[in-house]
Amino acid sequence: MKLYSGYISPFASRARMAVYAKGLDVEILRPPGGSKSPEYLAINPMGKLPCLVTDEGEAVPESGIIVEYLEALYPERPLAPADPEEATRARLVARIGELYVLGPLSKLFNQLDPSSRDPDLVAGVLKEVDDGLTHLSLFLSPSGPYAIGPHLTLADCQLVPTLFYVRALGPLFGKDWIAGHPRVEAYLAAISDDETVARIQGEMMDALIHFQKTGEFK
Ligand SMILES: N[C@@H](CCC(=O)N[C@@H](CS)C(=O)NCC(=O)O)C(=O)O
Repeated sequence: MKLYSGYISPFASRARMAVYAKGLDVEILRPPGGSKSPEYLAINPMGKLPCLVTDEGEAVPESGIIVEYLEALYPERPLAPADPEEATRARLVARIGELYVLGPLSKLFNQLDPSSRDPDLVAGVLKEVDDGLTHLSLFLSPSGPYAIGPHLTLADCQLVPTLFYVRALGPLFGKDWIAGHPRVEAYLAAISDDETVARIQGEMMDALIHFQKTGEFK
């Protein structure tokens, strides 16, 4: 199997995290010629990352769908809890992270330059992210260390890349979102020793620094 990915992308990082957590033998590639090249569009007509391609040549786009697909195919190291209540909570936490934290946060990627910022848009987004983190806090496991409890799940695969950007972008907009959400702060501290978490955070940080220095995507 192949995974077309980008190390700086929170969506691609979600899919890679599932691959690493499951210990799968998946070839990780950049899209040939970029995500809008004819060659890549022939693989994924949506022109977005990530996209998994099976050994049979079937393309599976969308990070959440890729995680679920890998889970269905390789249940040996599960990312969905067996207990239906916990499995639902894992998917709910992933959904909150995707829709209500990463969704608004993504609107800040083209507001990084203070000289061309839209202050009304930014003010609205800052509040939306804050609200998303409040809602997320309601569902994070109080005992941890992972989002749902003692094991890493598909919820962590969504949250780790999302919270990487919550932490990285906040200061650029005068916000310390994490400090304002103690449950989220405790979660990040509790999972920091996990090998898969550290690998994803390290790859994303390397890619971000590389982008800041060169303007190129890794
Ligand atoms: N909902 C999609 C979002 C994927 C997405 O927007 N990926 C970005 C990379 S960070 C991308 O490919 N952007 C290129 C574009 O939208 O043209 C997912 O979860 O996979």
